[in-house]
Amino acid sequence: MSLLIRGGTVVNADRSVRADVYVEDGTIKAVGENLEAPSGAEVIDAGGQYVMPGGIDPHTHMQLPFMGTVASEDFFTGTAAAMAGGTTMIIDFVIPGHGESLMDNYRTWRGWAEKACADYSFHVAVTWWDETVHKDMGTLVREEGVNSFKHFMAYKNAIMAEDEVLYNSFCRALELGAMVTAHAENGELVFQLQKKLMEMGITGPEAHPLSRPPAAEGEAANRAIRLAEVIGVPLYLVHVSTEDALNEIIRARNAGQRVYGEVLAGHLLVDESVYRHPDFDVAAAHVMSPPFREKHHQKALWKGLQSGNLQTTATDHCCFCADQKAMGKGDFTKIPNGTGGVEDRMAVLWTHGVNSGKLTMEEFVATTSTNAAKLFNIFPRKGAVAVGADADIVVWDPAATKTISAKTHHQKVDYNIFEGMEVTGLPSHTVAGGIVTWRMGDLRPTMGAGRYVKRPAFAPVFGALEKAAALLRPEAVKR
Ligand code: URQ
Ligand code: ZN
Ligand code: ZN
Repeated sequence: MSLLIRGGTVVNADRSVRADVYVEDGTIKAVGENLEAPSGAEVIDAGGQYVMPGGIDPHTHMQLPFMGTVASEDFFTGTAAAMAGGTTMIIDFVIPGHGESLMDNYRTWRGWAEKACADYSFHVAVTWWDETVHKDMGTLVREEGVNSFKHFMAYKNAIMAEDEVLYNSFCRALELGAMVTAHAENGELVFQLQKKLMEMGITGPEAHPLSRPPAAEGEAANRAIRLAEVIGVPLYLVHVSTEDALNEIIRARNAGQRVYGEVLAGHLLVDESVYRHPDFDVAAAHVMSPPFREKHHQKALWKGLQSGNLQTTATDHCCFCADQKAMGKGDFTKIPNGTGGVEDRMAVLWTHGVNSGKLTMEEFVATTSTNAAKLFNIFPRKGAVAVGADADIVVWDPAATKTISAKTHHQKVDYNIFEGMEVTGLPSHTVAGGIVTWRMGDLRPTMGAGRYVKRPAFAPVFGALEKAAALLRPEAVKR
């Protein structure tokens, strides 16, 4: 299969240049001016458009079993919807319950993902600790290409990891050369506030943000950062939603600590007023954690992206339909947490980021694709339009417009948190693994065409503890 993308401007995270792109057998073979295509090659006319690395969404939960139900979007429909929006790879999550085998859960999720139609990888959550977890983390890094381990500091009595688990897992990740990631909310505080609000008779979705104040995120972000600092392991905070957490990241980064932050497209543009919508279904559709925040947090998060203190954008695509959200009627703590967005992330960020002048095109590429590829060690195979890279490419029409709606989106969910938003800038073509899967509104996914992407470990980073301990060795003390 060969494909020539002709007449466009190639935009990578480091620079933009007028160039054609030639693809053969799923790999980019040439990038340059006036490329010729062999007879029989497919040709895309990219005149007046941008040719960018396919989006990487580093945070999705396809068909996640959670809060007594299962997310409505599965690995096939979710990766298809992703490609309709220009995203060509997702990093999803294996989430073992307390006491459950990491390897068994990993195999289960690998089975679910076989139907994916775009490439995928997995962060693995560490929700409990014993010697088998220690061992399985080693197997996952050394044999399965997992280089990131997730920690939920929220969701008490479910998947929450206490500090002891965080400490043990962070040390093990350092040893293995893996990144640790965290959902930073103080789960005990949230649990107590949920109880108090229910006792006060505030049981609707309007209670959700009240039970998860910014301070609950700021405290947990700082705790995760400080643990990582002492242990010396690199830390990636997922769905940073508040100025509180962002300020903790900025402090640590200014001190030279390896801390990275992710922001969701939703947290940049949707605010907490949605929880006061009179219609339960609308308010409940927006229940996700951390919750959508007051507008001043959005301003801070945009500045976090512009300043480089937040490195990636994601969606936390975890869909539940109205009948599932209704499980929490009369008790907001039972509303399954999660919202969609995998199809809209790039158009929303282009419209409100690039068109508004907040982000350059190159910064758009960095924050929707390249930085995630670098942080999770799959660059330049992913995250670049460059010779030798996978042919995951989006041809972007900056003049195309649409109004986002659940009526027309490809996501398998009956609500869209960006409902009614007019966007300018859309993918005219998406190329995944060298195949054109989205062509001017025509989505052609192939079930099972997606591949599992192994992510190599990083060189083990010599931790702060080891440095301090080294100083205590007799020979060091003698000096
Ligand atoms: O917390 C997460 O990231 C998962 C459980 C999705 N749900 C959510 O509300 N963010
Ligand atoms: Zn989370
Ligand atoms: Zn999540």
